[in-house]
This record gives sequence, structure tokens and C-alpha cells, in this order.
Amino acid sequence: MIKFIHTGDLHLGLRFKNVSFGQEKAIERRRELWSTFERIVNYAKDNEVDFLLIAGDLFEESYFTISDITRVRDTFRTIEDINIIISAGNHDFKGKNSLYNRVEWTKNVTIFNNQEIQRKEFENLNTVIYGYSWDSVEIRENKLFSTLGKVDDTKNNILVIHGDIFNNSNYLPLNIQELKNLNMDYIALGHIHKPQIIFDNIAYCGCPEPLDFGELGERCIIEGSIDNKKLGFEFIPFSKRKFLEVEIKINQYMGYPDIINNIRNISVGNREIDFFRINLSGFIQRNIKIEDLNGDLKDNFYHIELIDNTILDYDLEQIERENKDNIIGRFIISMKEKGLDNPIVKNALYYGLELLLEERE
Ligand SMILES: [Mn+2]
Repeated sequence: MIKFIHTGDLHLGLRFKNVSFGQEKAIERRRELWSTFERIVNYAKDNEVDFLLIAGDLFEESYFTISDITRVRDTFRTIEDINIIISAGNHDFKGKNSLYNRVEWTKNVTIFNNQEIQRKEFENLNTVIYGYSWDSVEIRENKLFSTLGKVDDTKNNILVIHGDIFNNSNYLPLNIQELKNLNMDYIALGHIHKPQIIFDNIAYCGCPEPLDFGELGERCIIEGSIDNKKLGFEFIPFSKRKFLEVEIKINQYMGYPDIINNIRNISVGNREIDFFRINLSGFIQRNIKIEDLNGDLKDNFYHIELIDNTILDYDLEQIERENKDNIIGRFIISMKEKGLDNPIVKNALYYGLELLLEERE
């Protein structure tokens, strides 16, 4: 049996420039990418896997330095019994001046080259790993597999590659049928940051640490094994923090403390750790200011941002005055006669007004 960890899209070195959280958290987030990388390496060691597969975008070429790549090298050196396999992607592409070429790697590290699919055999583990590194930021056409030939069925065969299985894009388009036809035991994909299974033996591990609100929810690594040609694998939740988006619907009856408590009592995620984006919708009382809510909630969350989709509660007197000669004004008067203390009547008034005012526009 062989055991492996499949990860990728760590984006070490990322500077988080266009994000909605501030500079301080951006710096902290940058450090967290490193610590998650180190946690993955330690996880591989603690679980005594045979292979650590990295399917590209290990780092951000444009922000990475020689001391950063040295740190990666030295971290890999701490797991010298584990075979580390890297197929570079578009953010860490292995061009002529790549940082991958600037340090001396320990012999447990294999970084594939960029001309064609390469093959590396591990005889003692009865395993062949195939891989390919990008040589530029875009790859439009994919003829990689046409020359690959047949795999040896008596061995475990794994392909590690960074590419796009969903679109015929400039990011190394991959074709599911073509991948299936390769007869690999496992195909470790990188590029798409959402963890997902493409086919029984083909999966994107996703990024272990999400980068912004475009990457919501659980983020993972994959831990797997091949035993007598039988594949098994699972997603292991791994990120330090999650990005979460929560919808909260308020109404005209809710006062300031009601809204605050509603948000504080959110049942998903961890307020002290995760990044929260709250979409507030529904009618809001005219005296309640979103900035005040934001300010008061800041201390209760590691990060919170309120998206204001609320509708200002109606100023009934004014609407009535402005519409005294039409159906809107008559509607308000007739509902008032029914008694607005009754919540059912008030709700009916609001629903009616919403439609009538919309109609008028
Ligand atoms: Mn990526």
C-alpha cells in the first residue's frame, strides 16, 4: 500500500492587495499561508505518507524571493523520508528564471520539467508518478497526453497536473475523457481552488487556505492511499480560517439591539476566527445606521463586513401626503383605518406598498 497527501494552490507569498480586509490582516494572512504550508508538511510526516503531491501554485512567483524559496527547501528537508512531487502551475511556472532553479533541492524532492509529461519511477514503492510543470503564465493548447503511451498496469500510476477541466481556457485545458483514458490510478489536479471530485479517481484538492470572499467555506487537503490498485481518498479540512457569507433578513419591527443580537448569534463558523460578510436585507427602521452596527460589531468578530441591502422603513405620513389623490394614498388610509397596531395589517400594508411603489417607478 502507498499513502499520499495531495495539495496545491497554496500561493505562498501572496500580498493580498485587493481584498476587503485591511493591511494588518493581509500581513497576518500572508504569515498564515506559511504556517498552513508547514502544518501540511508536518501532517505528512505524522501520518507517514509516502508521497506529498503538490499540483502547482505552491507560491506566487512575482512576490517570492530567494530567501522564501530557501525556506521552502529547508521545510522539505525536514521530511526527507517522504517523496515530494511538484508540478508547477501558472503562478509558480518553471520558466528559465524560475526560483525553482535557484536552490539545491534535497533528493526527496522532484520538480517536473516543462517540455512534456515526465515520468518518475519509485521502484521500492511500485509506483510511477507522472507530472508536468508550466513554463509560462498561459498555456492555450494541450497536446501533452498524445505521446504518453500506455501505463504499466502492474504498478501504481499517479498523474499530478495543474489545469482547467471546466473551460477551454488559456489555463491548460484538460478533457475529462482524455484523463480517464490515461488509466491512471489517481489524478491529482490543481488550479481550481474549490475542493471537488471530478471522477472516481480524479480530484481537485482545492486551496488549503482560502484567499478571499470568492473562496467561501471549508478548504482542505486530500489524504489518500492505493492498496492493491484500490484507491481510497478523503478531504481533510485544513484551513486556519474560513470566509463565510451569511444572509440576515431584518424587518421594520426590529430595533437596534434586535439586529445586533441577530448578527452576534450567527450559528455558522467561528466569530473569533473566520472572515464574515453579512448581507443585510429587509426593511430597516429609519433611525438605525449601518455604520453604527458595523462599529459595534467589530469587537465581536475577527473580521466582519456588512453589505447593506436594506430598504428604509416607510415614512408613511410623507408617502400619504405625496399620494393623496391616487391609489397609494387611498391604500394607506384604508389600512390605517384597519389599525396598524395589528402586525398582520401592517405587514399587508408593507407588501402592498412595495408592489405599488415599484409599479409607479
Ligand atoms: Mn491557484
